Amino acid sequence: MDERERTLLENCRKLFEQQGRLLRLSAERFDQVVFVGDTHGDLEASERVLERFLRPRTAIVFLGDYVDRGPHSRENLRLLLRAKLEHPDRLSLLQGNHEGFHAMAFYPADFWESLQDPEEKALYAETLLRMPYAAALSHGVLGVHGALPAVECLEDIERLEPGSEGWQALVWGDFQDVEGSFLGDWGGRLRFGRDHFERQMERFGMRVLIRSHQPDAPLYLYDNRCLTIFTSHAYGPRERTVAIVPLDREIRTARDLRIEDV
Ligand SMILES: [Mn+2]
Repeated sequence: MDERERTLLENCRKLFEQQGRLLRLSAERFDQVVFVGDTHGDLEASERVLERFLRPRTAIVFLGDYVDRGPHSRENLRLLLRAKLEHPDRLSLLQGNHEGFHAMAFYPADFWESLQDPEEKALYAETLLRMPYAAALSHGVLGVHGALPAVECLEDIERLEPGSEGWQALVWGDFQDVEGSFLGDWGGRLRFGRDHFERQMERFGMRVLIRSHQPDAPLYLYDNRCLTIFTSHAYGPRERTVAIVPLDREIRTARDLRIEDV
């Protein structure tokens, strides 16, 4: 295994451990926060996001799923990990289900299958499983990859272990546009309805959720409080979208955010 790659992964793992599973971003430090959906090996999409938004008073939150599906998984991941080390406070890399392959396997997983060296595979697995689960803004906006765990308060997210039910809700969870709370397990994808969404957002003191992961979800759900975005050509030519949260005003619904293409 390449020595530079080993150092990159080890340094990122330490940084993820230091920063914890639940990240908090405040309006004192940033003017705006840019949320980026699944990039899935779309290196060019990540490059465009960094070029355009890596600025002193802008925070960028990637919502997970950096690998598999698209043609440049490894390059995409390395670009983002290097940028994370360079800008540890401005850039956040949340964990998606594709980073959690070793907690819950799935197929096809072309990136993970391409790693032939067991030591390299183990180091990738360990590092990516240390990625944070959620980013909370002081303005009542929360970002996760999939859905919401049924925990009592936001701080409980910090203690969820990879592979646990709460973790599975966060990285594998889907939302359906129906009433109801837990709707069932569809081959590992836990499905939730409006009642679950509203109860957990109330418990967490959050108004708007930004997430990715579920290509069949409508852009806006639950009275515009749940936004689903993708930032990858792996999902089609019109899916390089980001959501920008301005921190100089009140955010009531996801309609108060700016949706832009990159
Ligand atoms: Mn996903």
